[in-house]
Amino acid sequence: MAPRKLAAGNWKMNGTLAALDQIDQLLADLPAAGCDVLICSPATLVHPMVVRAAGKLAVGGQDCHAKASGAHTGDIAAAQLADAGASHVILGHSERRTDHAETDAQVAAKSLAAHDAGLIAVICVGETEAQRDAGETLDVIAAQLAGSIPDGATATNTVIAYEPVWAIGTGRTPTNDQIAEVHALMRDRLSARFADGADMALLYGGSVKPGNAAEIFAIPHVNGALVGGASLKAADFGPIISAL
Ligand code: G2H
Repeated sequence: MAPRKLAAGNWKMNGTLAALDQIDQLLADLPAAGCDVLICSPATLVHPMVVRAAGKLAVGGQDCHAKASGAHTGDIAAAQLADAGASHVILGHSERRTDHAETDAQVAAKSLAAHDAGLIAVICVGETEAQRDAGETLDVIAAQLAGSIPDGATATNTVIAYEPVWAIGTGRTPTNDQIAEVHALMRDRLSARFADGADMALLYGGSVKPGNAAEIFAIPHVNGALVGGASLKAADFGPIISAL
């Protein structure tokens, strides 16, 4: 089995019910999809988006708690996302690692909770600009992969997203060679650790837009994208999906 291609949107903390009009537009414009399409919405929009998408695209959350339930005010359990109709959840995004001091171990525990609830974990890794400038990128990515992915991950329940922190929302993207180098490392490490690691989908994320998507998708071991700002408008996300 080859890795499945996935165009994933990350709406971050954007959107109210009115934004679901973008789903209507996206579905109207969507070509016969040559890839899976996913939008990870704010928790408030997961169920309404599932209803609006009517099975034509997948919907995910953006975080979940490591515990199945309990006294954790403001958090959301993986099973609650699944109950709302989500199929995926983003975990370990750099904005969570920075804003909430999430560690690799916590990301692994959350990923395990996601798997237990039947969700596909979209686990994010990425180096800071200082780490890249110090020549530490490959070591950082290898350590994040080792620490953030739980045993039991498979190509069916796990997707990995490489998102260089310095490329997120900045309009800056790595060179094709820089993306290729990291994706090759990820493929090697995943293949060495997991029986079906060669089939795990690897996404690139960080300032993906209609104008650079096709070039990024042509890079070896890039099986799709995790798209932030450009996923908010169907007019931008549609062409990215078509490029994959
Ligand atoms: C990286 C990405 C989506 P953007 O965070 O996860 O966001 O495409 O806005 O850089």
